[in-house]
This record gives sequence, C-alpha cells and structure tokens, in this order.
Amino acid sequence: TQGQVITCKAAVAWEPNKPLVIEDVQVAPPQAGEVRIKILFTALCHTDAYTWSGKDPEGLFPCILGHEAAGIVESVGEGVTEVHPGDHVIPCYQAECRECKFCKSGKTNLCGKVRAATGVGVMMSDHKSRFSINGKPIYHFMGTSTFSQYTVVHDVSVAKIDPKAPLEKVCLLGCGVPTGLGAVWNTAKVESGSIVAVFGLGTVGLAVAEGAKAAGASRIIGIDIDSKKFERAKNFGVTEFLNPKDHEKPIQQVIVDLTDGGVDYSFECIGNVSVMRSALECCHKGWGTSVIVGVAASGQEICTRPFQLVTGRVWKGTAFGGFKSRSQVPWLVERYLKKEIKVDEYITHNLTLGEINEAFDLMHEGGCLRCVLAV
Ligand code: NAD
Ligand code: AHE
Ligand code: ZN
Repeated sequence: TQGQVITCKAAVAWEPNKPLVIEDVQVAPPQAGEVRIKILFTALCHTDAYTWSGKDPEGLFPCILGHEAAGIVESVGEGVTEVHPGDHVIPCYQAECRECKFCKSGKTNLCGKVRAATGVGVMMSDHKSRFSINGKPIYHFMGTSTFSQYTVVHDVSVAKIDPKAPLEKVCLLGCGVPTGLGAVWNTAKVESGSIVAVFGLGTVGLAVAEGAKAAGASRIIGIDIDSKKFERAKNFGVTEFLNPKDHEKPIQQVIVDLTDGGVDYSFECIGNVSVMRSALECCHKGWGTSVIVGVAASGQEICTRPFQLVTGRVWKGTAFGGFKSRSQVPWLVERYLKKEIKVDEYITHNLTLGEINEAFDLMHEGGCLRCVLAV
C-alpha cells in the first residue's frame, strides 16, 4: 500500500450535529514529513462532541473527528526518520517539533510548527487535506482525525510507544488521562498535603483526582451536579463530594467554609465559564491556584473581580496537561505498563467504529467515562 491511495472506512461529520456517516474515504499517501497510520482503536472525548456541536470556532465541515487513539504506522513520507512502518504509535494533537520557539522555551508544551495548519483542517506542506471522497476533500481535525481506519498526521505529532502496550487501552493516553494527571503534576505542581477541589468528575476530572492522590493531596473534594458520580470517584482518590444542587449558598462559599478559607488548588474539568469562576473563587487567599482544563464554547468568556487576583489567587490553564507529547506519551505508556497509573479503569464501554453514533449518545449518560471503538 506504500505510496498508494488507500480506500477505507471513516466516520464523516458532514454537518454540525447530524449523525456521523460511515463512508468509503480515500486517504492519500503521506507527503514529506508525514506519517500514515492504521488506526486500531480510538476513544471519544468530550472535545469531539464539542466540535461536532458546531460551537468550536475552529470546527470545519465536512471533517473526520477523533483525537484519542492508537495504531500502527503503515507508511512514512520523505525525510521521516523517527518512526517506521510497523511501529506502534499514539497520534498527538499537541505536536512537539523540538525546534520552534515554543518547544525551545522550556516554558510550555505547546508547539508552533503545525498548529496553523491543524487549526484549519489541512496538512502543512501544501495546505491540502489527505482525505477525500470521490475527489471532494474532507477536512482533518486537530491534526489527528482518528475516526478513520487510516489517517495521515505530521511526523511531529506521532509518539512511538512500547509495542508491548495493549493498544485498546493505551489509546486513552492520547488525551483525557494525561490531561488530568498533567494538570496536577505539570501545570499546578500540587504539593503533598494540599487541599484540592475538582469540578466535573468525568474522565479528565477523575484523572485530576488520581494525579492529586499520587501527589499526596490531603483532601480531594469532588464537585459534580450528578451525585451518581461520587461512588466511582472514590476509587480515583476523591475524599469528599459536593453537589452544588444540594446547597443554597454559592458552591465556592460552601468550599471556603469547609476548608478554613479555601483550597490550595482547584481544577475546572467541565468547560462551563460560571463554574470556572467558582473554581477560582474557592481558592485560598494569598496562594490558591485554579487551573482551567475544560473547553468552553465560542463566545463564552470568564469573569471575576480583579480583587480575587490582587489578593493572591492565580488563574491558569492547561492543554494536554502540559505534557510534551512525543517525549512524554511513551513515558506515560511505561508507567501504565508498570501499573503506576490507571487506564483500564476509565474504559466503561467498547463498541466498533460502525457504532460511533451510539458511542456519542453514551457520552451523555452518567455511567460512561470512555468508550473505546475498535476501528
Ligand atoms: P465529561 O463530560 O465526561 O465530564 C464532565 C463532568 O462534569 C460530568 O461528570 C458532568 O456531570 C459534570 N458537570 C457538568 N456540568 C456541571 C456543573 N455545572 N457543575 C459541576 N459538574 C458539572 O468530560 P471529559 O471528557 O472529562 O472532559 C472535560 C472537559 O475537559 C471538556 O470540556 C473537554 O473538552 C475538556 N478537555 C480539555 C483538554 C485540555 O487539553 N485542556 C483535554 C481533554 C478534555
Ligand atoms: N478549537 C478549540 C480549541 C479547543 C482546545 O482548547 N483544545 C485543547 C485540547 S482539548 C482535547 O480534548 C488544546 O489543546 N488547546 C490548545 C490548542 O493549541 O488548541 C476552540 O475552542 O477554539
Ligand atoms: Zn480530548
């Protein structure tokens, strides 16, 4: 198949919110600096649903969504040296070129090399898509487009992993789990003994709890509007649970009262701007730090009284938990293989690519964390 167009099945989002359609898609060979991957397993993340909803200013249609996956390199374009056909890989929506201003800064995991192209659904070299249906181009998504049996990504967006790792599990290390762990370890740098609040107990919030427990947090307060989330959350390290619906006072006030002035660290893992405000305002005066992890829709803005910051609270955000993707995803895989981090525990459902619309429906059910599709 090397050098040839591959026709395969992919789930195409033709329009916002219209059911995805499994189509025969033509996938062009990788050009210089590109890698074609046979995707074996992909999970769904809330961000796929967000872009599909039409609320993402970068959402383009028709497109092939999906960004939390694992597969095997099928072929590589000219000049690709770090991966070879047969390598087991995880596509990384957050690239790492190791050469750009961002990568060299030592201050961020964001990479500037291909971001402009991935934001408009094309490949960098020729500003074109590698996906088409009978000659009509279909946009890429987040530089990954994993809801397809084959995808083409930039070489700076591929992490080569230990072939011993089960791809049907470690696909989760492409987004949600690292995001939560890294928000705690890299972005907030939570210290032992800290009091932590986690807003939203989906996969990302539970991974925050897991990361906080590993960091030695003394209390981990989980906040969710769905009380059914608490029982499961205990297994990930949450020690106390609050449902804002059970309280008359604003939830930030409830938390401040419970913690002698506020938490040391809080994490918003929902994408709701009013919760982001609560998460900041439940932080302790003088040092409390709040990390925004959730993605909010186009047009949404955060607000608080500047006095909250003047008096020492810190507002931060994180993308992919601050992990350098190509360098650190393989390390996360090793930690999983040594049973030092959970992955299996976040997988609540297994379906096939053909059942992807059912998988999106499941995301709205409280019981679902990650649904893994066999592609
Ligand atoms: P999810 O839908 O599984 O979890 C969200 C949780 O929030 C649910 O348990 C829900 O009951 C709860 N919730 C909803 N509204 C609430 C409210 N008002 N108050 C309290 N709880 C509320 O989603 P997820 O897959 O865990 O992702 C969480 C967020 O993180 C999404 O916005 C996603 O787009 C974003 N995300 C960001 C990054 C990043 O790099 N920054 C990476 C992955 C995901
Ligand atoms: N196009 C969206 C951006 C959404 C966003 O912030 N994405 C996160 C990853 S979410 C993964 O589930 C991210 O990495 N952001 C940094 C970046 O470079 O995109 C919008 O709302 O505009
Ligand atoms: Zn995601």
